[in-house]
Amino acid sequence: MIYNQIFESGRKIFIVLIDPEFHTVDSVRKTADTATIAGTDLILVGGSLTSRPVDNLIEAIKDSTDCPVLLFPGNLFQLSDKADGILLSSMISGRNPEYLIGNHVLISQFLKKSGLEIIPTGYLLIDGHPLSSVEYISNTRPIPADKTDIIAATALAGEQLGLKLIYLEAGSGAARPVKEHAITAIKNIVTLPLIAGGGIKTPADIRLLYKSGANGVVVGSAVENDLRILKSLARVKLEF
Ligand code: 1GP
Repeated sequence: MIYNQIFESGRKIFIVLIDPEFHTVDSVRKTADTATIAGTDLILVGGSLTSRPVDNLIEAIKDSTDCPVLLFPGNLFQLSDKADGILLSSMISGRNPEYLIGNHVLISQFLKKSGLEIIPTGYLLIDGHPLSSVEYISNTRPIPADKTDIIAATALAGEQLGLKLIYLEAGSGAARPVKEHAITAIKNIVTLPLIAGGGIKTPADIRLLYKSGANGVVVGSAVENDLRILKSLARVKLEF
């Protein structure tokens, strides 16, 4: 099980997010291959906009890597039974019923038949400035970054509801990645594994998040922009 092997391993985790919108079969192979060589633990596939089938991209990724591949769908078009599993996210920072439960009802039968490993995930959008695609598309408000008490209480509610993973999201391209004190506050009261993403560009960003208690970091745009930085980002985990 990916959940046990990756998220409960106690190791620091480096995750690459591949947005199908920016890829062809060839480019996705190259990214998956480079990510594997760099020491990536997990590949997520998803984005805010893509509205075409992702089967062929996921097959290409699976051909090029032994890393587990999880769907992280931004919408219902991005489902595929070719992946290993899915981060089944409920957007518990928001109050839009479609992102809390509505879409989950629509895909539940598909997921049951697919055999995908389901990782129930509490997805918290934190204000990372400027307005993010996920905020706009999901039509939800992010939690203000300095409202540590609300962030921690939201994550705790997610744990009490039985979710298995906390994902702190500042939004793709965020000017301000998730703050350390938000992670520390959550880790003080919640025992679930926690990953953080949005605006992470440098080894220093990653080091800070790991130090604060994040189990994993998710990097998307920085890798899309320049595959060569993958190695330096992925190896920060070796310091812990
Ligand atoms: C994953 O949305 C992020 O949580 C991806 O953000 O594109 O800024 O890495 P970046």
